[in-house]
Amino acid sequence: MKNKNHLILLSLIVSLLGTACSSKKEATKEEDQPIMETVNYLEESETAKAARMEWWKDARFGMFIHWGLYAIPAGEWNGTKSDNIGEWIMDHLHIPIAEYEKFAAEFDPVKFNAEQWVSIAKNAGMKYIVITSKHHDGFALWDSKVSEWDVMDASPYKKDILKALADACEKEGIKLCFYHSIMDWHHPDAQSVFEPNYNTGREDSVLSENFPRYLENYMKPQIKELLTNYGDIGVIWFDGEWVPEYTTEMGKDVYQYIREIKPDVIINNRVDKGRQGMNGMDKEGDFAGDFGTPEQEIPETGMPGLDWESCMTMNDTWGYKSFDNNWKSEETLIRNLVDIASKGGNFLLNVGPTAEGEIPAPSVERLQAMGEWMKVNGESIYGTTASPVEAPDWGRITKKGNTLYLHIFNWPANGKLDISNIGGTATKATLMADNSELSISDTSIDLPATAPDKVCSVIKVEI
Ligand code: FHN
Repeated sequence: MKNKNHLILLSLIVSLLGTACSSKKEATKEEDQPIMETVNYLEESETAKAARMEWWKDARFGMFIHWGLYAIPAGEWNGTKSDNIGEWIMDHLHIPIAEYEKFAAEFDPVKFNAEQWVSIAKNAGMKYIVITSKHHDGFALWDSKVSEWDVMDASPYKKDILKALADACEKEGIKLCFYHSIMDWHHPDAQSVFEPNYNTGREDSVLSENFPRYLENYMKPQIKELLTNYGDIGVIWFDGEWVPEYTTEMGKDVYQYIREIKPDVIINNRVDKGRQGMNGMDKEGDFAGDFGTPEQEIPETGMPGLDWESCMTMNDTWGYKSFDNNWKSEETLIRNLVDIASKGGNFLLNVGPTAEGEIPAPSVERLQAMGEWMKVNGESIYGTTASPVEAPDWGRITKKGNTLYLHIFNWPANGKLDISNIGGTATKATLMADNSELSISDTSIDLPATAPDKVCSVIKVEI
């Protein structure tokens, strides 16, 4: 009797469990349904944005790489030397598309060595690389499945350049980022017919009705390839956003599209519609991507309230030009980096490799010098914030918590550094060049007779 009762009880439990399990199954089925939750990435909290921007703000220094078919003419076509930037040669010398296409057949950069490029950047103290996945000529440096106008299909090189860089960057702990041009002088749907400034020299202009098709069927799929096939991507850096067909609405849509694929990616302000010649400085209103992009300039007072990055060339061109020898000095480049950091910005410094795949020697030399300076003084740049006060006569200031970094451009002849207005009272001062402690009087620091670094010596000060 006892056993029978046990059996009844057991079967009751089993059947109850069965019911529970099957209803659990039903519930699981429902849970399995994709949750159609749409995050609006255009409305992000300040905290969430700050977390996303953190690595980028700490990095402070990156390498811009302008590389493409324009490195082949290197500023000269059919006996004419272009007096403009190298990567614009197709436009400036009015090279017809069919003629320009011939460069692809010549593109065979046998000296390209991704690891070498990445180590040049890393040794310079740079933390990220932004390479032209596609510049205005439309030529893609990767194996794009939606295009034949790429390194794989149109050139004899037939290797995915971005893949090689992605592998090298991953190995070295450098963030890989992609520049991408919205303006496209090659894709038939993207060109304003007779647009005066692009590829025809004609005065009249007819908009391309098919631009939305280019955006949906070409630009977005290409961006998706860039976001999904090359590992961890730091930034999508748009440009060419001033084409007449492009709108702020399209920009918002592209922004949302990218972050739905990779929520953490950072996107520059040129994803929004802009005006040609304004170099990313004309963005107003509530939508301007994640950071400002002053070009070839350092804003006088930085861009208060905004994250920003100054991009600059080392000579006068972005893409390689064989006869541009107007190189900035190491002093200028190091001081530019310091100046930018003291105003709270990042420095994106450009190199334009040759058609064979080499970063020009004058660029490498300058980057080495910057790297040597950064090895001693990098702490005064990485992870710092803007100076709490206006730039002093003797140089610049950066800040990290209760530490100030005094960057001395002009070493005082009287051996005393005026610290009466550095935004705090100094309690300890150390020369970064040799870690020696310097004595502090009320309003000055006693300095050695000569500067350890003529370009910029740094004193670390606790306040
Ligand atoms: O037209 C381009 C130019 O070629 C270059 O890529 C620079 C880099 O910021 N951006 C554009 C001009 O604003």
